[in-house]
Amino acid sequence: MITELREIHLPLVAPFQTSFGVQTSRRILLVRALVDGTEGWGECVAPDEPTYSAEYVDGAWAVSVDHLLPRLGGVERATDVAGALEDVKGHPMAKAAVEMAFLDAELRAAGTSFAARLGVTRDRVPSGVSVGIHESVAALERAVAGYLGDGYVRIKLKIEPGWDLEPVAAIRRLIGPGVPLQVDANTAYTRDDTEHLHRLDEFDLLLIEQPLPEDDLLGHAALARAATTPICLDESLVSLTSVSDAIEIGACEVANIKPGRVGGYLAAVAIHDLCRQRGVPVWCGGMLETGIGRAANAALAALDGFTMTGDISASRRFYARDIVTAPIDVVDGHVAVPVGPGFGFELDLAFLDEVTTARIEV
Ligand code: NPQ
Ligand code: MG
Repeated sequence: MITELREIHLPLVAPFQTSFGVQTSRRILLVRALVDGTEGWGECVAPDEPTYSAEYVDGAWAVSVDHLLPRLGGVERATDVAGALEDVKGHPMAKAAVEMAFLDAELRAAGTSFAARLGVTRDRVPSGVSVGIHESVAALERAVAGYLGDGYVRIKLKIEPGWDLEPVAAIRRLIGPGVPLQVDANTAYTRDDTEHLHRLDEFDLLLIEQPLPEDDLLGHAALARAATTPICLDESLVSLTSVSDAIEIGACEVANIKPGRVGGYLAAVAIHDLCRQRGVPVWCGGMLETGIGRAANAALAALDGFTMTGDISASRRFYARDIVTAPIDVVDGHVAVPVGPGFGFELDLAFLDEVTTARIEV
């Protein structure tokens, strides 16, 4: 078994601003695993900086080289990867990328798609778009109008203190009462903002995502009791236990599932199963993935419990050119569930080499 780590650099089509910063390009870590002669690829969703969660590209690279890949001796199946890496605390995004490469290789060797392995029957999933903080409400309105023109069936607005009631009101007015709308604060508020956040209730939002810090489950439970807009957790959901506890105390009325944040696609499926059993609706989040992660997310989101529209947008929402030969497209408001072996993408190897900034074999 051979593994390779690569770092690539891709410019974003436009700056993407959230409550924790502005992104204009992305460094992305990829993992390649050669398992019994079959190649598989995984994508690490860790951002450049540790501002969404504790993970970041250089940290993921270091822990992969020094602690994860050396633990893979003897691992032959994707289902054994998480156990082999269990002694290493944290670093779920780095671990998820490694497991992903094994899963892709294993499925390709078997000629099976990830969708078939999951047993999903849907052949497409609805596509939502996450819209960053803009320099003015007018600029935001232009961006949202463009995305509606692209066919996206659900809009998510990034909010922060000072950029919330006014842009949300303007966009609700622009799109009318029929278009599903939700907001994401990426932990930008505090418990003292409770009264203020309740003023979002009048805009008929599907949910408010992660208003409070990652570790403030009780704060989210208190907000959920007081507000009518459902509370959805993202950053707080780091494991099956954290999801189970958050649901139990009433902090998580809706769950955003991101495989990278919970240590991999297999853990994500287990969390989906738990939420389904508890009657909590889930949707698939996004981390500005390339066509690798986007393809995998489209299959995951076809599971029955994913009853809400995810942040699985077209490749061109973020990248002018993707590293896969068939970029993810939005057709009639939906993204197709890949049918090819593994995660179903094919890499554009020449372009991949062009954008590769570092490479190591371990
Ligand atoms: C979220 N994603 O749901 C994240 C946040 C996010 C699509 O809104 C580089 C890599 C920059 C990952 C910025 C969306 C990022 C990133 C924001 C993730 O909270
Ligand atoms: Mg979020």
